[in-house]
Amino acid sequence: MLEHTVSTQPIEGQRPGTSGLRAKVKVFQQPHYLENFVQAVFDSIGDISGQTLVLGGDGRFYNREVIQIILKMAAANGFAKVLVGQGGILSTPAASCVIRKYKAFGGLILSASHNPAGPDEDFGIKYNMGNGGPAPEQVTEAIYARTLNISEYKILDCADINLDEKGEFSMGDMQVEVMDAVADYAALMQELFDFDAIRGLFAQDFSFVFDAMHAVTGPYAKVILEGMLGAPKGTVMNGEPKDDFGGGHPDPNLTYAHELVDILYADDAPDFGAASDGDGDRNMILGNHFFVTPSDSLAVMAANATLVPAYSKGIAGVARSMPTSGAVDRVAEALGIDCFETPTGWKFFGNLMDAGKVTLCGEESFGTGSDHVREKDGLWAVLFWLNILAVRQESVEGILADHWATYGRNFYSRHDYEAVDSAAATQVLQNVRDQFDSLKGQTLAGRVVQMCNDFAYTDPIDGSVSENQGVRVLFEDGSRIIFRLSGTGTSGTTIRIYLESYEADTSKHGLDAQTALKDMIDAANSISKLPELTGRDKPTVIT
Ligand code: VG1
Ligand code: CO
Repeated sequence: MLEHTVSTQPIEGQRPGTSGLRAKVKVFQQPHYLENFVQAVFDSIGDISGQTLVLGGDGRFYNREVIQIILKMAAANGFAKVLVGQGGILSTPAASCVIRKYKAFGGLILSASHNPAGPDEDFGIKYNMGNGGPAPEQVTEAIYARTLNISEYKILDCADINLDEKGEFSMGDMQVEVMDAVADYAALMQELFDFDAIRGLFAQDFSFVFDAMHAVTGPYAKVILEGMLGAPKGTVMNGEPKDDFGGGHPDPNLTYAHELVDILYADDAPDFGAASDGDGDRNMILGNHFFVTPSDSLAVMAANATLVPAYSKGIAGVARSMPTSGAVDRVAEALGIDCFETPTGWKFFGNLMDAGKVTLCGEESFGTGSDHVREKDGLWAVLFWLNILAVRQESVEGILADHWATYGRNFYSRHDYEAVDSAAATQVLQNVRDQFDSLKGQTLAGRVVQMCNDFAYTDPIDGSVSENQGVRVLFEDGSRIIFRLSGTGTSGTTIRIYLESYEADTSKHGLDAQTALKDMIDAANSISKLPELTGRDKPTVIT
């Protein structure tokens, strides 16, 4: 068994985005591309000798090959042990759970989340810290800096490990444990939720469909929902993970999860529907002919948290990403707890959770989670809702109507324009920025503009500052229009426009969000000149 030191040269473009480094598989397959990045991680995270690393991915195309390369590099770089999910699989929340449970030094998660998979599609990799959470910006920037001056990487020349067989194996001086990918995560879920109550719900006249979208949550959902909780076989649809996600786009929203949406909007629709994304950290919640926005889902969870055993004593605080609607802020105010507003990306929640300041966190992009791990967690959110439904014995729609009657409704929508020319996208944001002063005090969409700015965040725990996190037009009545460029795409640029308007009047709560937000949408187009600059007359995806 030979340890090699291979000479290499820096490769441009390896700066991690909102959630790790993402690129086309073909890019990752270029000589040294993956190895450079992995070595840059190992060089940037401290003394790794004798430590344990967690390794797994969402099972997309190239996952298995990458696992073998990283194992050999981990061995050559002095790790004592790697915990790897059977078949090379670990959902993002399961990886976070395993890192925490076994007190690993950190973990490498192979995923491009909901981005399509296959030889011509996307791959991704991200590093998570010992707390189980995504590396903060200081660390991802250090990794990036290292990729710019790297000159060699270390790798062992040895046989591959059989990833399909559970057990302990050696690779040089390093131990590799191929572990059950589901068991530790399932045990954690059982600790948090009232499984008896949920089992009781399934024994009633209650129907439920979960769409795993051919991605990583299939095995988790089958074990937990159909196995431990006794949901009927077939509750989990598209439950076999495929390396191309069945050719689909495993993003649980109204556009890409249309198969599930059609079921929930059919005449004989079930009571409850849910879906998760490629790596298992996102969730979509549906009722019979009813869609729960992720922002509302977070607010409902916060308001009902004490119905769930793990949170029965109350929650310490909540946090939401800046573009997420203010629905949860109203719940926090009523509960007398803090509500933090962070930039987009789960990495900004970690410090707040570690400091015990927040229990529940969420993003408008179908991400919700709690301090049980340090990632957003799709199945956790589904179990949270099942627990609420089991206790309250009301429909999803009924729970939302009641919530809005109590707190008012934050009408909310996100409009995405995908694969836009990058110069045009930058100009769209710049057009708004250029009007920051002139817009103030003006009436737009029937509302007075209170202020405009580029969102900046100072982490309350470590004082680190993150600037340029979204262009904001804030109105006196609390309405908001926000423009941001995506940090997860791999082709062209994606513009996201976030629209929010608050309505206290219960008689208007039944309105469709696009109708309620029509004036705001028109205002967003006119101040940014988006239609003229991009040539688009409608968004690619509306959520
Ligand atoms: C998107 C979402 C963001 C989320 C990120 C990673 O980022 O907006 O809220 O945290 O994806 O989610 P961006 O930069 O494209 O807007 V996942 O499920 O891809 O790990
Ligand atoms: Co994801």
